[in-house]
Amino acid sequence: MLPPSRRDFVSLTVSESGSYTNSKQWRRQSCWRKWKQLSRLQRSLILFTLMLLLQLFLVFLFLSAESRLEAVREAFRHAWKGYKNFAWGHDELKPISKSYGEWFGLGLTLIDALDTMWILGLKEEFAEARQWVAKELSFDKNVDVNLFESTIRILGSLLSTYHLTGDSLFLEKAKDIGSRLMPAFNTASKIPYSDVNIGKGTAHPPQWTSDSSVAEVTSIQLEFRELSRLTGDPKYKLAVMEVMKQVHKLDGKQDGLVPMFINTNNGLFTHQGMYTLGARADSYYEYLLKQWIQGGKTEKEFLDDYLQAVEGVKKNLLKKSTPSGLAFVGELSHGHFSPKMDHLVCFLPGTLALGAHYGLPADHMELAKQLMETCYQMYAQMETGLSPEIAHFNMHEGSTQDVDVKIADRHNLLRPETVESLFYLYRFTKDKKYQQWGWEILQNFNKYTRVPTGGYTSINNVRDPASPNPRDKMESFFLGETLKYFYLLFSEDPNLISLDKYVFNTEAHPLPIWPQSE
Ligand code: DMJ
Repeated sequence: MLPPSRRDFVSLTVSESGSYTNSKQWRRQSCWRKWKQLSRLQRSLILFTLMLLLQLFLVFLFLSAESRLEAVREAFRHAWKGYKNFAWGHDELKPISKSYGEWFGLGLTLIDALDTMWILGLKEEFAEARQWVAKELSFDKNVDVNLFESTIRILGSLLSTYHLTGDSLFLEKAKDIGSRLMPAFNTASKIPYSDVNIGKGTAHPPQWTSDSSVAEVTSIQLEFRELSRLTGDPKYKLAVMEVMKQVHKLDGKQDGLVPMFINTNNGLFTHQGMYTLGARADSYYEYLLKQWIQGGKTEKEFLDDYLQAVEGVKKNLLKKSTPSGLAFVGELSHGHFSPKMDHLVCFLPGTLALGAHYGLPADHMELAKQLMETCYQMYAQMETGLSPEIAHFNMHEGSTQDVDVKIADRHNLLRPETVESLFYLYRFTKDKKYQQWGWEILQNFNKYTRVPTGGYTSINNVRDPASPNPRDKMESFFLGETLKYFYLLFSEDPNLISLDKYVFNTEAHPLPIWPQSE
């Protein structure tokens, strides 16, 4: 008898009808014939085994998703343990020295983490944090806070937690901090100052300048617009929309790209000629798209500015590295291109994917996928598997590695942007590789930044696995954003913060998309 493989080969022959029958068709017919020759019992047994295998496979998928979700919950509990033991009620944990750092003196980490705990289902931790908010949190304090940071972290989290829980405590606190931030808008130009004293009701620019950063004044809109909607008081929305109206009309943009600073006296851009998607400009672009989404896609100026900016990025800032041809977004300084890309820019793949989900051109999604790969490589090509704060991409022929990192840029602050984008890309494509990349990153955070006594720390050197050199600081956004996005990335439930119902602020706090009727 011929071995089966040879019989398959010989089967490419002329059929009775005179037409050719290929081996695949032959195999199919032969299987079917064999199947019909089986007894009813044999057939049932085979079907039963196949069903069992399918179920086992589904259980395996469920368990592996569940174990990743549990790994994120475990990481959160570990971070929380450090915060609770050594920094309770203070702004940031210093996990190595087992102490805390104060920035605004408002329990920043605790507030930033509220909705993360809710989403992760950490009820006990949430309950003790709520208790602190109810009993201890007071904004009646003689402290200077940064308008942008306190809006995105404190106001954003309180509004989001109110929406998720329906607990009016959080709305009351949101109203309190929101109204205390309003003096920042009392400037000649209506472009807000960077700093506000929330106890005294006074505001001022930083000591060395009368400029505010463009990202800061244009990334507080989602929160203040939502506060107006909830309170019925238009003053919050009017103040932030005035900023957008002015920035929309300003001279000094290049193909929709904005400079990094704006003057609070005359309302004009300063330091013109410098364009980046990184620090001081990043979330301007993010909030153009997200305000358009929040408002039910009716405010066309946001969309126009966003679309123009994406074209501006493609024309002026998008290049490919050598040797691997990674697409990256560099910077422009007075016409001179620099292949420098901040980790902060890694919000962009997620934002582009979100826009494509809302019907913007399909090539936005293509670009999102390419940049996602680059942001992943910023982790994968480092010795610790963790990204540096800033990467420089090689563009000259003959270079053997795509990414260079300057000594001063080797730190990692536990930032969220890449994980954030992985979450969007996975939600929209269901391509498992994005979950796998996120899983690798989580493991490397555990390997190099986890402090045994509780908490995670920023590190100084992502290129030295033997000595990553801890900085002794856990930023509030690690709990507010990074761990939340990990959880959402590993979740298979598209309704867990549906992207058709919520829009995330730039600190990962989900706010509702307004119903069309509003
Ligand atoms: C966060 O506070 C926000 O994501 C902001 O938009 C950028 N910087 C940090 C995280 O990196």
